Amino acid sequence: MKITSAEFVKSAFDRSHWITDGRPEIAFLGRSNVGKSSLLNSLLNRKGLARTSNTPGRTQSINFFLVNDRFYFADLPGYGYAKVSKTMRADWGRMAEQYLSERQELALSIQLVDSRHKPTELDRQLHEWLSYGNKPSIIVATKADKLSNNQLVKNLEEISRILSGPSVIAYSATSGKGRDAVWSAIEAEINKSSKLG
Ligand SMILES: Nc1nc2c(ncn2[C@@H]2O[C@H](COP(=O)(O)OP(=O)(O)OP(=O)(O)O)[C@@H](O)[C@H]2O)c(=O)[nH]1
Ligand SMILES: [Mg+2]
Repeated sequence: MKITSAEFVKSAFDRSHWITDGRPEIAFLGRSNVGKSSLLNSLLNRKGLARTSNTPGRTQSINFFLVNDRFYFADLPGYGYAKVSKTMRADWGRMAEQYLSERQELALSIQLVDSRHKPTELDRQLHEWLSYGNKPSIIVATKADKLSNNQLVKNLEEISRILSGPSVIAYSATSGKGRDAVWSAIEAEINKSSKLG
């Protein structure tokens, strides 16, 4: 997809701040530090558009970015960061569950897992929510540049076995590996939702 414009629109701390103009939305979900913001920046070819950090667990809002004036990217807060309080963890669950079950505009959920590690318990729980929701989702395995090819192939098999999901797309925000595959998945869903409404 040719990116003609990409801009940060707003941070939503609760439902009343969600965008209501009806454009389709692509959500990025995954644990803290897995590379959600980096994936988003890499897809849009905009280095600092979504803030990346070495201090995980800080973003507690859903950040909306308008792309080509046609659809939104929604960068969701990360989960599973050990040092956040129990209350914050419970808040994440409520927020994500509400978002996934109620967000009509959601055209595609992109679940990120770290290509170097086995999916965690929370990764599995999120994957279950996504499967129950009956809405399109894909799995992207991040930081693929940190593994040898052999190890990457092995890990991708393991990830898709554990999440018993669709195929897993390996991604590297540093090299752009996987970019075309992720864009095709996004475009397919955006086109469908444009036809529907
Ligand atoms: N080598 C490499 N590093 C990556 C890649 N993706 C992300 N990183 C690094 O991983 C760290 C976390 O990336 P973020 O994109 O901020 O992760 P996030 O999921 O948005 O984190 P939170 O917003 O805290 O939930 C940063 O230091 C990134 O530079 C990748 O594909 N390759
Ligand atoms: Mg982030």
